[in-house]
Amino acid sequence: MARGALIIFEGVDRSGKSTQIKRIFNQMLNKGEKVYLTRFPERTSEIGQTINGYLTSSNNLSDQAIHLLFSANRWEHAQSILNYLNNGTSVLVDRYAFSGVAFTAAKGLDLEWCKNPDRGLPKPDLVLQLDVDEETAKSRGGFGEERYEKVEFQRKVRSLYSRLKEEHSDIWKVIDASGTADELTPQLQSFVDETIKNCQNNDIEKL
Ligand code: T5A
Ligand code: NA
Repeated sequence: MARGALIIFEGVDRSGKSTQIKRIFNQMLNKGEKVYLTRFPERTSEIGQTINGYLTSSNNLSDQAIHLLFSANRWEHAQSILNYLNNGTSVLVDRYAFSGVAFTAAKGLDLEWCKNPDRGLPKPDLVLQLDVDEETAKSRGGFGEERYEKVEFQRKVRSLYSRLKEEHSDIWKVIDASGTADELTPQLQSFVDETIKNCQNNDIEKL
């Protein structure tokens, strides 16, 4: 059976990831394609609830501890993602290990240390980085409500994404996401469709 593709949406806060990924998911469902949508942090598990408390500043954890919890939250769902892929269902994910690395390294922690806990997770077939500058992001609804939503911090995150892109140039696409949501969707959909078609010849690798 043809396997599904693992496709990640990444970007600074308020770059429009959730808006776009839901549109793509719904379009694919409407066409009768096998697709599953998830996100990280996945806030419903015990670990996810602790992460949610941290992001909304109701609890405090050391930078290292919260980093490991974000990674653990991915590991607790890794097998189910693999099962979907092997059953021919493509998996769309709103943030993944790249957010984990970029957001913790932006605090000044060692980049290689940040990558270690996610090593071995299923490697994506495609990373779509929705790129907007910090000022554009700030002007969008809801910015500033959670812990990391400060312009200076987001600038660092954006430059770390550039470094990660260099390392993953085989799977990484940067998309200018400063336009309207309607302009963006067809562009993203065509990358998704192309990846689903082409991933068949490749095994699922590990990060
Ligand atoms: N994090 C995450 C870590 O530190 N480590 C990790 O390992 C992981 C996985 C929460 C935080 O956790 C950090 C990163 C984050 O700081 P989250 O739950 O993904 O991560 O964050 P959310 O707050 O839900 O979402 P974002 O802030 O990332 O926003 P999105 O999804 O990029 O943007 P979206 O689609 O919700 O849109 C934001 C606003 O902009 C409008 C929307 O209507 C909305 O009001 N909008 C547009 N406006 C104009 N033009 C467009 N094209 C627009 N598209 C959307
Ligand atoms: Na979001």
